Amino acid sequence: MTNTCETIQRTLVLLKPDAVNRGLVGEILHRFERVGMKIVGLKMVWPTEETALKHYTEDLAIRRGEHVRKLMVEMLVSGPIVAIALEGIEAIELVRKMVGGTEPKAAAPGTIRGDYAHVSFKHADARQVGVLNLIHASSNEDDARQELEVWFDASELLEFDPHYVKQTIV
Ligand code: IDP
Ligand code: MG
Repeated sequence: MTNTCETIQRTLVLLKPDAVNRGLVGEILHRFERVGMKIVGLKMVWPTEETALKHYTEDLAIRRGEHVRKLMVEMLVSGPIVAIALEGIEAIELVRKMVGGTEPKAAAPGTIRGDYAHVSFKHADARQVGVLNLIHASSNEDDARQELEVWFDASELLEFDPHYVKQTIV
């Protein structure tokens, strides 16, 4: 990242297969654009198991159990996803705030998970399925750096001044 201002951060968002299936790509992207965050990378991919395992690292198994990691990898390879690199002021924390808590049932209204999903851990556990919560967002600077590398080549992350286009047209 060439941006030297430490309050400007980049973070990774994945719109998981359930978000794509439900046709929520545009609405979710719109929320990030509306607060003024800059899209610096965007692609649709059908993840391989290898990539899914790089994304859901052993850390997830340590925190949530190997079972949850397995379910999340299965979920990620089940269909196309949209990977988004966002840039903005303290973007990592801001995006997590907009995404809401892990369990949609408990996620606050106004957050993406709270507004577009309502599944509970209890319901998912009873059915032995993962909690489908539409979206992933990096938790901290180390994860953001590592996860952006999983989904994007350096050349796919753009550096640009958002005002540049307007200035050259007029
Ligand atoms: P996060 O997505 O809010 O950061 P993590 O703890 O990193 O939450 O978990 C990664 C993903 O694994 C979650 O988004 C959710 O889909 C799933 N998950 C986490 N904990 C559980 C669980 O206890 N049961 C089922 N799925 C879970
Ligand atoms: Mg996480």
